[in-house]
Amino acid sequence: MGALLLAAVAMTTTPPPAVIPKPASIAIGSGAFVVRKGTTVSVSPATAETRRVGNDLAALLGGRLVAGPAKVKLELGGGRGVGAEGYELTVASEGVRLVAGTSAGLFHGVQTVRQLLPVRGPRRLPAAVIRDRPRFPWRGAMLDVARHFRTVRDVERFIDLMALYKLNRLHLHLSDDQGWRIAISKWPRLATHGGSTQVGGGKGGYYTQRQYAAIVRYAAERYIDVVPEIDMPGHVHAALSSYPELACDGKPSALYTGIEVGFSSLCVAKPVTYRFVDDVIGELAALTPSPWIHVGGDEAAATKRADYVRFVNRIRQIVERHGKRMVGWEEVGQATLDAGSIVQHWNLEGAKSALSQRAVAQGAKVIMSPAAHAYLDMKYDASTRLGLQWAGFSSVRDSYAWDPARVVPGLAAAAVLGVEAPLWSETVRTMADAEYLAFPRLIGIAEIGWSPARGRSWSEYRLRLGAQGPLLAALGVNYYRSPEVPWR
Ligand code: TNX
Repeated sequence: MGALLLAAVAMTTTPPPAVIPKPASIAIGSGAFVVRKGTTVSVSPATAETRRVGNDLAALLGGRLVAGPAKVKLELGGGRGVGAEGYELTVASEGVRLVAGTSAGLFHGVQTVRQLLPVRGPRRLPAAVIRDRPRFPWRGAMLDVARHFRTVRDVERFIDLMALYKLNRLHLHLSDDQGWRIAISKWPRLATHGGSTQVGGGKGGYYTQRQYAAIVRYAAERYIDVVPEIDMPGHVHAALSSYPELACDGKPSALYTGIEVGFSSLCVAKPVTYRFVDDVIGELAALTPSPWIHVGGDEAAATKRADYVRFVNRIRQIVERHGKRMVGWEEVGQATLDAGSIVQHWNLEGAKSALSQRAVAQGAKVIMSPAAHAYLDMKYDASTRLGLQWAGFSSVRDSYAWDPARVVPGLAAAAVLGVEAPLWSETVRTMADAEYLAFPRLIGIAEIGWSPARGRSWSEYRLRLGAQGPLLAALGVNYYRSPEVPWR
């Protein structure tokens, strides 16, 4: 009796593996798989993609990919009910089996293995059966490379960290008043002039088309789609300074390095504006394999409302003519949308919520980025040096304890595609600063996007988050050691 009771106590106190996002289901077994040097890994069928994922796993385990029988098996084509991105992972003392319907699923399963593997101490994986799949198809992060530019290497490192938490969309905010960051061959001054500075007057920068394509490829190898944004009709000062004919007054202007918003506008009445938009969207669409082009549309305070609506209606058609779906900030809900359109909800004020509702009534879908919860550039608390606070402070708990399907009252849950955390960069000069704001809050956003709503709780999540400390430290991430979290 006493022994039985003890066993029961031991079972209930064994904490579940500290994986984030929390898997849809975990059954804990007994024992562990001991990872030895040279552990064999196999993939079936062997394709370029499964081999790449298998090699990742082999590298992680200090093992090697083999053609014959192996201790660790990756299999494509199985895993019933795990969808396009899920996986089934079975760890037993004799071996490990990872099954998925797609190589994206295998890749996500490898991320789980990565988190199960202790950073320090004996290299063993706890016996378990994990069946996992995401709640939402859209699980994103946004980098604002316009206010402060980031190098290709910076973006790639950010992509690596996103992949570790199963995020699958990288939204790049490529243009704003302070800078234009992508080379457009038909309008070269956008990059060479418009990209030549940034907030505070630094030297800025831009991606050549080849560099942008390299980012897209790097992301795709980690099952992340790049969603490029050219913000219009406002937030365009860098473009107007490069090509004054795009402004209604046609007057030359110097570049802008401050942080005000809402003062610039493309000239909606001029035909050249639509040639410009068509060229830019056309080149971007050709470089971007994912089906989306983000057109911004936020805070167009210098554009009259009727002009704004007319403009968005036209650019949606331009985007669609180039074979893409239009994504815009919630303000585009004022225009005519269709079932292919997506709005990104960012403002929880009543009137703005109505814009997302208006979009959904027209058949559009919604990505949830409510500023008070999802904006990585809000200060954690009064003591945070970096960041803004117009949407209030956003603690680690604030960024975790919300549900994308419930945050806008009256919005049909089926219209919600998922979640995205924007990292606006007015105050964010270095990548170390970016990491400080993004981590750990982005990890919570990743869990909200992936894990079932049922069973999520802050009190349990904070323990798992604390357990990520050693891995984040080992990766050299400059994460914020929030006092809300029991870091290990
Ligand atoms: C609002 S949110 C903006 C950005 C700023 C951000 C700062 C949105 C669509 N527009 O232009 O960078 O606030 O938090």
